[in-house]
Amino acid sequence: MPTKLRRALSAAAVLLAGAVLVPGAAAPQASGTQPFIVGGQEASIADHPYAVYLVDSRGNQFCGGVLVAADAALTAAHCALAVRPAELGVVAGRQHKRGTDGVEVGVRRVWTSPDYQDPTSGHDIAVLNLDDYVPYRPAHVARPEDRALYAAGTRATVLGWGRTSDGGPKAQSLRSAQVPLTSDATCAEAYRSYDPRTMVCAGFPEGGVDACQGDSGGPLMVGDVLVGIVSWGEGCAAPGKPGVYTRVANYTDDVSRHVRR
Ligand code: 4AZ
Repeated sequence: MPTKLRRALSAAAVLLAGAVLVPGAAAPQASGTQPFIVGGQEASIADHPYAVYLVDSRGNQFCGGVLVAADAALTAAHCALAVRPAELGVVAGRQHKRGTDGVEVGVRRVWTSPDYQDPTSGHDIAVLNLDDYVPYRPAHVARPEDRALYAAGTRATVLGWGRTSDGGPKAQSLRSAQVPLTSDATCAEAYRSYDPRTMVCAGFPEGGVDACQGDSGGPLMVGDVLVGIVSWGEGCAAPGKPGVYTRVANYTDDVSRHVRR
């Protein structure tokens, strides 16, 4: 075949392939035996543009976070206090940790709940005011009147770049998993320090699906509404040990007071 024709044909093949891989179509997914977040699947940052992660001064991802405004993110207090504010970076709009999509911005101010001591005592929430505006859709923050969103059995989605098994390797790209919110009674049975005013639990009785180390600070969503922030738990995905999340609706006023200032 003459070189010119071969080039033309292969160019046509590329165009055809491009037409078949319609932009915005879901990427093919791995066949499902592998655990992700734990027991989840790869997720698209385009579907969850509010999902961000925190990096230290060396660029290492160590927690998650969630945009609630163009220039503010929520995370766990225990994440916000893990490194000095000047060394804290927020990565938004990035699917893969090794990618160059999205942006990394600095943090100009950190607010942590004044009641926070350690995750198991509750109030594990922080507002990060960012150095710059980022062009990604923020999440809606649950309000006290959104009580129905916290009904036991509600399907919620947890997102993060954390470990894919207890003590195992961290994910390289964004993962999501669906977990049902538990009743207060179920969580109180699992954990003596459970506080229903400041925390909410999610997970299946048999375990298998959960947030894990490195997911802390990341979002627990019911639809477009942020209901929880990954906080703590005994291990990851163990039966009878649901994940514990900060109950965001308890902090709506704190959040709005610290988001735009
Ligand atoms: C952590 O250490 C962590 N299974 C996050 C979530 C859970 C446990 C630990 C819940 O960041």
